[in-house]
Amino acid sequence: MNEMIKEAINVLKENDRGGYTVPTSRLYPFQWNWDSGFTAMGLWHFNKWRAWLEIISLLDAQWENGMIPHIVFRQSDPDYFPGPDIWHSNNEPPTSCVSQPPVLATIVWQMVEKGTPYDSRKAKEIFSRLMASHRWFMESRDPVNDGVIATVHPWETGRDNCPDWDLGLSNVEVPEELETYIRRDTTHVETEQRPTQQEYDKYMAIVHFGKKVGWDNDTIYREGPFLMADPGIQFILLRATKDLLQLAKLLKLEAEFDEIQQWINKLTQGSQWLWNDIVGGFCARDIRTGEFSDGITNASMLCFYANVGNAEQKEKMRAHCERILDKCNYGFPSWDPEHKSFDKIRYWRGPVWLVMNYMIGKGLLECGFDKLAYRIMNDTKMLVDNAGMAEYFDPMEGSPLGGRNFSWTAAIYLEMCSADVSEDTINRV
Ligand code: 9WN
Repeated sequence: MNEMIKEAINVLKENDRGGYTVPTSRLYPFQWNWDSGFTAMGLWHFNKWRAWLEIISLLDAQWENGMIPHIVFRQSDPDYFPGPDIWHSNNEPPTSCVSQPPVLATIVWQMVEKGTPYDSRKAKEIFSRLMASHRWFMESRDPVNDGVIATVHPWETGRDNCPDWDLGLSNVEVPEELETYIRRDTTHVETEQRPTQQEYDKYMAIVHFGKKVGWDNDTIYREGPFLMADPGIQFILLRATKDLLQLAKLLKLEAEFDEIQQWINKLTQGSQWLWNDIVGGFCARDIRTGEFSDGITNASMLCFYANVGNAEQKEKMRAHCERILDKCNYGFPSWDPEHKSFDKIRYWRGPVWLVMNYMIGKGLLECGFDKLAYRIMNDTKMLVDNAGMAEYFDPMEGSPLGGRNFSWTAAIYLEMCSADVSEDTINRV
């Protein structure tokens, strides 16, 4: 067995906290939403039971209104800020109060499609929870019902400091009454690889507002300091909704078909609102002002994953993909390297993230752009083979950035090498 596969399995085992997995120790000591989704996908290759447990423990923290929170705090930990006492979720277990890109239904569908009756049984047990989380997105993040999903905090997008959010953050005022706080992230990772202090102040200002209005989604949508549409959330949700329908069909849950199909139609229609004619691509957009972000990101490239866009739009996106790959040594960067805001080491302003690469590659392949898909997949594998299981990577040097021994990086590596990972591998590591 390839040494890196052993290493990836070790990373997942070491980050196991008994029923859930942390993204990495110290820097992120809790359970994160989309991290756990991808982690389950990796675990599934060598321990199915543990993979399902990862999903079930995440769903254990689902709110009554259907939202799956972005962080679940099962114990307090001074290594991370902001923790449970800052969010004030007022529920058990304590959680953050925004969500994250909804990858879960896609991952569950994949486990069922490749799996056995055991996987179908598990999926049936949690199906209503997946429905509730999709319904929450459709209702609470699109109360005007136009198919455009809003995001109320950059943390919800999972692409925290991407230049996409500079636009929405420029309107966020930091209130004087904001309590002083001490960041913990920069004690674990170099400051230049993390968001700036100014950005953190604005992240905290949005949390402050949410807390003030008791996390009431209607008020947050109407009056909150930040309201943008994210191609990442929009396309991931659309893809996941299509997979949810496949799952409902396989499990013969006829009663759900219509509602899911309506969501698909709505989201497909709403996705067109993200087409920026000037850039010739799908971009983030401020919902209140209609103003577009002007850069192509790794989230823009998820249009293939959602199978969105007419032939002309797809061709333009394909051309962007090729152009951007030609500008880097390792694709796919989180921000266009030809744009003035590109920063090859600062978090979501340039570096390569494996979970995004995985979804982009999958989408390109499904849309028939095999050459580009293989190019991205090869880069992805090479990054890990040369630099290990880092949180993110420099697209020019290929060097490791952020946290190390990272769960979702290990999980994506296992998924990509899945033909070489057998069910009893865990016993041999
Ligand atoms: C805030 C855990 C998470 C990822 C996000 C990534 C980063 C957190 C942070 O880490 O965000 O949620 O404190 O920086 O941006 O995508 O889920 O790996």
